Amino acid sequence: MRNFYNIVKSNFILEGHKCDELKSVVQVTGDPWCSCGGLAPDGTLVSVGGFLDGIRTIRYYGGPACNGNNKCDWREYHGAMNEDRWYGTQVILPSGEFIVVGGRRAFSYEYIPKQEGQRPTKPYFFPFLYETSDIDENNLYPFVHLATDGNLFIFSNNRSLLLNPTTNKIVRTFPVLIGGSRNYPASGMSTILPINLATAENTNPVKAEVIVCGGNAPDAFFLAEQKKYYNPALNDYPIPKWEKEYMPSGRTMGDCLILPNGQLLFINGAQKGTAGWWDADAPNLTPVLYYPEKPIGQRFKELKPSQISRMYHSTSALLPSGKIWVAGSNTHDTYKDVDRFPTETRVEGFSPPYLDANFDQYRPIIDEVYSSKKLRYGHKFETLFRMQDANAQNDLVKNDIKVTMYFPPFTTHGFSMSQRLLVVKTRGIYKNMSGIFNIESLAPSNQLAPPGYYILYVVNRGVPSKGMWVQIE
Ligand SMILES: [Cu+2]
Repeated sequence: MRNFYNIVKSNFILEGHKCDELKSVVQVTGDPWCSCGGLAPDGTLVSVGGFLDGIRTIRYYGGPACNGNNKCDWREYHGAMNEDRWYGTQVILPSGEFIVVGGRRAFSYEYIPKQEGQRPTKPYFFPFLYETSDIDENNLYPFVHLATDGNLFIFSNNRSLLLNPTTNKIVRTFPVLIGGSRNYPASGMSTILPINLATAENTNPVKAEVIVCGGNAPDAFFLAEQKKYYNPALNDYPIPKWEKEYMPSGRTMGDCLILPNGQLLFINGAQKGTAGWWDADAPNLTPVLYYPEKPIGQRFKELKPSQISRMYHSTSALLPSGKIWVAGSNTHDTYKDVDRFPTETRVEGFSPPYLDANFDQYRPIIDEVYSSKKLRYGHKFETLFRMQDANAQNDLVKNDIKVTMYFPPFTTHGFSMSQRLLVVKTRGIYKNMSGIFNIESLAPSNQLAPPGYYILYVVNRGVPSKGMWVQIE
């Protein structure tokens, strides 16, 4: 398969409004500070926990319950969780329920039933979280990924295991990842790599790889908090069997987003210090692109830096357009407009290299009207598209085209909860008389793709179309 690996142009553009100019007609009453969340299968945003009066809250926003009413408010159920969930991780399961793992001094996990307002029946004691909590904790916001066999990969501080969410048994444990601490407040990054169902050699279960990178020394938060010494962030990069590779720069509190074409983007964060108030220095302004399919040593590419520091409490999101929405950063306990690192209210749009106009001629355009938008497990679905440039479509071959599906994550504190990208299995591509292509794909199982809304992209040799929302159930 050919790819545009030599493309380099990328750009930050300041968007036209500031966060604090956005007026909201809705409000949250229980404190959602450092909570977690996810998008439920019906499109409702479900967010759990936070601080003080919100620490055991389950809150719901939007979805069918609003029935098209755009003034529909948050629906909060205080005290619904059995244990405090401050810095917990929430991830969607094949059943469409969420699991919520950990939180400060909460060494347990709970399942959130699908029915709004129903509370989890009980907490499941999880000693692993107790065992991986050190002097600085370094195990909050644990990295949780739904593996391809339906088990949960859970990474906390420097250890990881596979948990069966049906039997609640630990299936296996993995070697310690030496070199430092990876979870909050050391705040490294992690994602499950794109799940490739398109290639023939896939077996059951489908191969899964997880990356964990960045973070800091186990005592880095203590040094930052007590001595205001900002220890350099980690820049090694391990994958299962914990192969190591070096990132071009150290990064703590960064985001690791999967892009529509299967590349990864490391963005935001700091090169020194940890999460916490006034606990970091040396913002990492340079986004880094990562090519998982290239050989070790050739996988990283540094992109054009931003001018704006994005450290503690910054965030980012992949948009259907393929652009990256970048916002936030507040390194203090209150808003401070005058400071070395002021409270950041500006929003940026970052264009990864694949949005370069030079590639528009190769860019597929999805025909949303005639493409399948409701997907059913194990059934085929059709995506219609054309090429922007009629000449480009003449030499189009099937192997150049990938159909990818992105589950929109809940990104906070450097972790994108429930993030996954599937490269789906395609069965054929046909061109009709008017030059429209029809690509037939197979909807994956719910273990591979939990139910809900995905952004679907058609990707031509690394150049993605604009995304289209689809729903799988
Ligand atoms: Cu926080």
